[in-house]
Amino acid sequence: MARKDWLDLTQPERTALVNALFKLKAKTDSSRNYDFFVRQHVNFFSSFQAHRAASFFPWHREMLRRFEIELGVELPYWNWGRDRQGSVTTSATTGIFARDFLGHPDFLNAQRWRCVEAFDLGEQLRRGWFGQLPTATQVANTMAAPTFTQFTTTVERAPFHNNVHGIIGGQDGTGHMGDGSSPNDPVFFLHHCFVDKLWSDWQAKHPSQTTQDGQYWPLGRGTSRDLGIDAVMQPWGVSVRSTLTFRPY
Ligand SMILES: [Cu+2]
Repeated sequence: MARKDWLDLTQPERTALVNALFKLKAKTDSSRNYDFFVRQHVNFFSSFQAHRAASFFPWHREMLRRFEIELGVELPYWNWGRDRQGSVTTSATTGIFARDFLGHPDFLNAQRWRCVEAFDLGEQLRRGWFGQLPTATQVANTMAAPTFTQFTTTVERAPFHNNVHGIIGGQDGTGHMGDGSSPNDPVFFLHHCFVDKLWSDWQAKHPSQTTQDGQYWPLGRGTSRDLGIDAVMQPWGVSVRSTLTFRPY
């Protein structure tokens, strides 16, 4: 089992993913359905665990792992250095927002796909496209970053993670991906899956780094800002350390 680039999915695998998303969305068990994950992201958005901290990667890695279990199919990733189809029009036939994939019209049907926790943005999923996706060259350069600090600055902030959220958030900032409730848009999970793969690849490339600026920083008890390696991440209830070796790529 290895997570794949969504471009390499077979047609049945694509269909299976879309169907699994709608099934998880329709599930009524509020502790295990799609909206559960949106709510956790909103609840922990501003904490020092999920964003703007070293535990950004571990926190989201565990989120993806739990989500994938509930989804019942393997998550693919969106390599935005490769799939650069810049279109969110409802007639798109290629790119990640193709009609037979994440551009399926029912994702824009608020009856079938009602967004939650997105007060100003409303219940109908909104997307835009503003700006330029990171390039494959930028990805390759980042993989060569010698320290975790350099790596994480590029990947969590600009031009990778934050920028892609903003691009799909749209020029006027009214796309759900630009908000703390970004998991309302299923592209969130494919985007984060790629961010996680980058971390995984970087970990594999720097196996000998055992100093404090290694695979996870800080390795010790942590600081007022960053969780230590043995700290337990909420709401998942698992340690940072437990996530470091889960790398299904
Ligand atoms: Cu996030």
